[in-house]
Amino acid sequence: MIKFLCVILFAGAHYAAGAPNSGYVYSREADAWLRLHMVPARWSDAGMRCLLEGGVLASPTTNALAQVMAAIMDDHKLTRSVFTGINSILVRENFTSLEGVPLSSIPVGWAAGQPDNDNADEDCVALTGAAKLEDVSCESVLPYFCKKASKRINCGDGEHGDPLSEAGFNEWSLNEPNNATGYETCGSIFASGLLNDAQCDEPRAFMCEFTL
Ligand SMILES: [Ca+2]
Ligand SMILES: [Ca+2]
Repeated sequence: MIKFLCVILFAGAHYAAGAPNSGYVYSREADAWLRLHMVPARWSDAGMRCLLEGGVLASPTTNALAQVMAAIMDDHKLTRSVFTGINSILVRENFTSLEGVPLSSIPVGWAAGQPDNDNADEDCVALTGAAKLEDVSCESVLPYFCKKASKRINCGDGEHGDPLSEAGFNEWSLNEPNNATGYETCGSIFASGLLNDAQCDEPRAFMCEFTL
């Protein structure tokens, strides 16, 4: 049985283009996929949107993440701060990221004068363009990043695990599958529309299928 696993590893010195139309870009340094949502939202809505995308409201939990987030903000000429997942909603002044990383382990400092808990209503944390933190109201409306932690986007098994012979299309290109490298255990398709077995760790464009 041959299963098709959509795996993509985009290389890039800084961050690279991601899945077409997904809005996500892959950062090798941060080993994460990031999507900047320029349309601002309240913190809870931002978090929900990221969840719906299969990600999490991003926090600068590493230096690499902080730098990449700031670089993307700069690329988009974003002068406003962005929401992070860091919050103290459950325990006042006990800030943690949505992944549970405590503020003490997050290598990003507060902006000058922060946190000030203005109006005693600042349980959420935003990242400034200078890669500093500021506490803000969760009811603020800010841009934000969603993050997918893995560089592998798994589109699932082609035709949901069915054997290729039952998947509706099993036309191999000439002399394929040939397992040319001895490691060709993933499926790909040539521009001819015919199938090929390919190495899973070779960077390639890919398509995902969604059932609506
Ligand atoms: Ca503040
Ligand atoms: Ca092949």
